[in-house]
Amino acid sequence: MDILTFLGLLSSLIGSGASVQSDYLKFPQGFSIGTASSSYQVEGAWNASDKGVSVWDWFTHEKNEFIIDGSNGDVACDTYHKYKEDVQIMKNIGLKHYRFSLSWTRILPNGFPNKISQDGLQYYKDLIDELRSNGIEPFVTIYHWDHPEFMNRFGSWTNALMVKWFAEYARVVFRELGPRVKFWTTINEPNNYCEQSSGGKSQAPGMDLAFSGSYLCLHNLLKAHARAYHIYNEEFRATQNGKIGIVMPCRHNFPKYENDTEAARIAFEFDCGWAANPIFSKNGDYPAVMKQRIKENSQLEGLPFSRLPEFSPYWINLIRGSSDYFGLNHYTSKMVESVPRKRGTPWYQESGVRVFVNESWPESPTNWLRVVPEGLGGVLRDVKEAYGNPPVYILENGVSSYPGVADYNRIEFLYGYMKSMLLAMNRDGCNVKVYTVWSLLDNFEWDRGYTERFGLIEVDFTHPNRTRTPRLSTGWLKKIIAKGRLIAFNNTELSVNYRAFNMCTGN
Ligand code: PNW
Repeated sequence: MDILTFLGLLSSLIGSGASVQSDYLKFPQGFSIGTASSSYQVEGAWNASDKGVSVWDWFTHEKNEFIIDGSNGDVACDTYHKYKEDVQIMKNIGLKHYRFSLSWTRILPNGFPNKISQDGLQYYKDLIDELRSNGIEPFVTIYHWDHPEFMNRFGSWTNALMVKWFAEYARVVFRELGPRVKFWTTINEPNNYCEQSSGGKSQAPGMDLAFSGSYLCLHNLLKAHARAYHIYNEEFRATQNGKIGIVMPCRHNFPKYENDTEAARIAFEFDCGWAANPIFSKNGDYPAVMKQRIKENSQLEGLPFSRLPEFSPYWINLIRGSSDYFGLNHYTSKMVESVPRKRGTPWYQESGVRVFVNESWPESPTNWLRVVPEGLGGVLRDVKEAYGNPPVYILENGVSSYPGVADYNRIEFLYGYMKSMLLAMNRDGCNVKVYTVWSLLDNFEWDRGYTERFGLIEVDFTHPNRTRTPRLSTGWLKKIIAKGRLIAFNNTELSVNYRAFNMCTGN
């Protein structure tokens, strides 16, 4: 081949490569990009009207040594009063949906339906109507970790009574808000939540129960989810015609040794599969490897039962298939390696797999969040393979930024993760319908208080108005939503957009 033919061939290869590549970066028709928040993290108005005390009100007031800056959500972003301003900000960016959660005790001050707060309900009706009339679809999460405080004294989610209590709360919200809502999520991140609240102490109520605390908590959360799903199916779906599901925090696992795919598979089962397998797998129930390894460890401890509770066939059937979509929250990935087990010794960390970070992955201002864009594509392919390619709604993805509004690290993060998602969709056939940035606003980041800033919009927590200032990323996001395709960012162009954006919002 002469040099000219070679160069011709090369340029046509690059040319066709580039056009295929750029097609990969298109968002399909109907794809929705939105943002998310949760009630305790943004609402404030902790004792407005007849609102009851939630576990987070109690935890931040009575145990604030667990909160890094000793702060609380009493006022937070004050979205209880400022939701109209926030809706205008979302509309200006062009966001298509807003995921928020309901505060259980704002709607049911006693936790039970024997007292329903009309003011509480009205707040959510007004918020939903404001979103809808501005063309933004509400995605409503029923429970994002802030249950009534007194339920703690009954053991919180380790008590099976919570299943019924949650189901009754869900029935009220379907009845009262369902005519206005098309997308429901029952529970946010059962596995993370149980590990931190029952198994650990970084989330309220901080029970720190080793032994079996997280397993019991998740067992009851899955039952509660399934009960709510079936209530919706049987009593409301025919007239309200919405979709209902659950959201899982799943990471991707990269094997340290390329051929150790078994380590990656087992790590996936112990992380994502623990809550997802009972709902999304063909046979339901916990992953077989979890059941087997926890049982063996329990036997070695001399226990006559497994620390992982068992589902009866009744519950296996009720839980299996109880979600219309796979809700995914994804932030980061891990490296994994199998730890050899000697006969007669327990499986290392129950799973037999060591999980760690790759020190070459870039850090972010949040210590658990290393930036690994290819992990999002990885976990989407994991979910496709494990559960037969269900429709996936990404309901949280994002990163914290450094103080100020020049959030280049957020733009770079979102660009990389969205690109990885689009390749998984457009090249590998993953069925993703929805992408949601965590978060719209800087907010109360649980045990990290106000020290970490996940907002597209900066909030001044020292000012009584909780002044909102859009960050640079909003200009970039606005542009990609308008174009319907992912575009790389360019600093100069961005600052121009950013000024134009602020002129529109009057900031
Ligand atoms: C999310 N991980 O949880 C929560 O749903 C949000 O309420 C919270 O504000 C957000 O994280 C940011 O902190 C996760 O380790 C926490 O992969 C950690 C992980 C995933 C989700």
